[in-house]
Amino acid sequence: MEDTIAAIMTPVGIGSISVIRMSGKTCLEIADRIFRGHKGKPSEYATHTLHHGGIHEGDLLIDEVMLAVMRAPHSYTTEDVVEISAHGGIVSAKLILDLLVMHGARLAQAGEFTRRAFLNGRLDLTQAEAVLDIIEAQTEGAHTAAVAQLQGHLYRRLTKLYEHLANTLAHVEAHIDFPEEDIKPETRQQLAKHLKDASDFQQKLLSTARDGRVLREGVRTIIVGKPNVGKSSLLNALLGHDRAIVSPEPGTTRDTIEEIVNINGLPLRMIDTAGLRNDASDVEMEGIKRARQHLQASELILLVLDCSKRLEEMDRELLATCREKPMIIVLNKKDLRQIIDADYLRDFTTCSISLKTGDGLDQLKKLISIHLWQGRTRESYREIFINSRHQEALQHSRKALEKAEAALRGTQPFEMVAADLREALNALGLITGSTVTEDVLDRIFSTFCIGK
Ligand SMILES: Nc1nc2c(ncn2[C@@H]2O[C@H](COP(=O)(O)OP(=O)(O)OP(=O)(O)O)[C@@H](O)[C@H]2O)c(=O)[nH]1
Ligand SMILES: [Mg+2]
Repeated sequence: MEDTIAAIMTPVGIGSISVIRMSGKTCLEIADRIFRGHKGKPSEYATHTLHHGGIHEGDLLIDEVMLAVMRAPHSYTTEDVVEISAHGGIVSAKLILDLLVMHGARLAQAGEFTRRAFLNGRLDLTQAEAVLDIIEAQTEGAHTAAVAQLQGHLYRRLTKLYEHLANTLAHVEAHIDFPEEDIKPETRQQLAKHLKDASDFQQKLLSTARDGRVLREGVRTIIVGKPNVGKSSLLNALLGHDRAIVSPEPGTTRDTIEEIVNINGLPLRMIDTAGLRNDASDVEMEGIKRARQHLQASELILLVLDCSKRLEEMDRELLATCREKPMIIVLNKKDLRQIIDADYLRDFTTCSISLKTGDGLDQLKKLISIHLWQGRTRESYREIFINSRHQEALQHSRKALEKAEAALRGTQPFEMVAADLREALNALGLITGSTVTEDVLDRIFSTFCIGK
């Protein structure tokens, strides 16, 4: 990489420090021109050392800072890197960045530091994506998965798979010049078996896609029920703070309210809705319409019932509408006398709680997490959760593999098998980045923040 890039790494706004990062061949030279420390200059400092001093524009002191030097190749980008920790706020960092540019640095694009780390071979593409996943993680569960990906869990498995297939391809290619009748049927069967194993393994990876999406994006969850049953109280209780207005008046919530709720480490995109009833005002009716729309798109329904009342027509209608979907029935107000028709609810998953006393809330959280995880992710793959980009490439690769396997089990010539195998390998390479193109990189790194 020829030029030196610079950016502010910390969010813009008021905070105690701002950090400006610079990476590239000339960054120590640029630092020499603007930094005055107690002894020596940045280009003489040992790698991985931190220095107190001032950033100067000529004789003017811009800010008092700490300057860190990380020399190639042991840095985030593998290039020479200088990081300047200045005072927070919006002015210091901006002035320092301007100064770096004045002395020859170029403003970094979104994700450009990480892109360099990838291009210089320090990270593969799945690890680069993991950096973004860590930053964007909303819960511990999502964070743990992202850290595992950054550690290379997915990368190592893909590399092994790639090598396995590349070896098989070499075998196939070695047979291409043989006359067909000289190839033993056992050879074909053996090679086909290799491909079957690889495709089974791909299937295992693919089975983690749904959980990967859950961790990255959250489960679309809706809270529905009649007015006044405690829907907004439920959202607030799960959030841990008062977000939605709660009042004894039916019809309090009129619009939908969406928040990310952390349930035992899992993110849920939870929507509180207007209570459903048929005799509402116009505004409330609009809210009810929205609630019904969200109901269609949700992946988990929390249907709230007031267990101090008998079931009404609307409750039965809702139970009937939602019965095919993943649903937990929240029987709220258990602190009051319970007269709800329990028999009618026998076939549903229910949880009795009181949002007034908090009784039963932990059981509800447990029930939600069991509901979301159970029986899908095998323990040995818990550290792998592929994203939709990986999923697409894996599906492509698996299809090509299956074609190659069928060709081997049949009588097709080895040239055709080899072509399918090459396609499978190419699709795999897209995931780790070994066969990736510029525009794919552009697409991935443009979603990063500036300074990362
Ligand atoms: N006794 C008792 N009262 C509760 C409980 N949970 C909620 N409430 C009360 O029930 C009333 C309605 O609660 P909300 O959370 O506003 O109900 P909602 O379903 O959001 O109502 P709408 O927005 O009008 O549809 C409030 O007065 C709450 O204090 C509970 O467990 N026990
Ligand atoms: Mg409400």
